[in-house]
Amino acid sequence: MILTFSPGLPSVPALSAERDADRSLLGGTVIGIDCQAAGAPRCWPLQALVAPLLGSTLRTGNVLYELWWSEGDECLGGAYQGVVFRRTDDVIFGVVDIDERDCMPSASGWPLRDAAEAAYRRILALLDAQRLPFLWRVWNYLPDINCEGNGLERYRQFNIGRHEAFVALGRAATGGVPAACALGLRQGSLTIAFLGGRTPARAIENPRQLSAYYYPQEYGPRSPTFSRAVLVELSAQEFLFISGTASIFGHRTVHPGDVAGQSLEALANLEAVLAEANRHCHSAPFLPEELCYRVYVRHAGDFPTVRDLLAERVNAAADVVFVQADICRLDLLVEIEATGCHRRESC
Ligand code: 3EB
Repeated sequence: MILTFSPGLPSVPALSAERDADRSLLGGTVIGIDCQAAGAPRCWPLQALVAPLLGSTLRTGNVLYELWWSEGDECLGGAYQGVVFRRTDDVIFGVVDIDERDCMPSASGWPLRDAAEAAYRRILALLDAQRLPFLWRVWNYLPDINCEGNGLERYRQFNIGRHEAFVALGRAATGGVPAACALGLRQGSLTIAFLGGRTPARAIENPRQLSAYYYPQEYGPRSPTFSRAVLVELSAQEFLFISGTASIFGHRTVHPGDVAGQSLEALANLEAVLAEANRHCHSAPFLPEELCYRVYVRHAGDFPTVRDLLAERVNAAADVVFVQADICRLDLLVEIEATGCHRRESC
């Protein structure tokens, strides 16, 4: 099969059971402040990110779709304990939304922690049951990410639940973990989308940064469970997923209060991850200008600065979607993630 990724679609092609499009669609994400209506319940996995798109020139309700398709391999769907998914023989994409109010009363005192653990337990159990056990890339969003609840910042609560689920399902929580991002949105519940499959991904770390799963306790009782990037080989393709990348050197935030400094530091980290990935990749080296980017900006007013720096340093033509969102440390102002895809010559 060929897995294709279409970022930045202004609408979803009308899908019907008879259409090829329907059989080949795995799922995706819709982004925009008006996307809740657009993302009304469907029988296929669509993660709705109710967040402002920055600098968007689109009309049509100002929402963007990013969709995953399979060419030459039919998709089948289902739902498992609230996880909506579609799969081919080799790949699975799914979405789970959990309202933390449904996790009350909470044994831990942190309903969000319990919601995160429940979500990840279901995802990992589903992957095992479908015999597509490898989790490649996860997109995590939660409300009030930097707020404190019952004595602990909510992002840190989330990290405990995520970590506990990996351990409970017998998975490694350090090394071999998926690429990811974790952002705060003003609206919506905890929502997690994931992509995984039959073959393991190769995890990539950043020599400029301490691996997140080894962050010291000062960032919370349990470390974040993600790799800086992963490479995924399919029969005829190679994918690169670069996790949310921020202005962190070692384990410390650098350039607090300086959005230009943070953008450049994030780009330096991205370049370092890219170089590391290219040492391990099996196709041609991935180039910065060929990647698709999603950039999260905490303060909408910083958007022009971030946009101009990215255009200057990467390439004005690169595919970039800017979203206003809260980054998981209060002192971080910007986070950049990227995805690349190569056809493999040898196949
Ligand atoms: C960092 O490097 C910034 O918790 O899944 C980036 C990517 C970040 C993923 C996650 C968090 C996550 O620590 C934050």
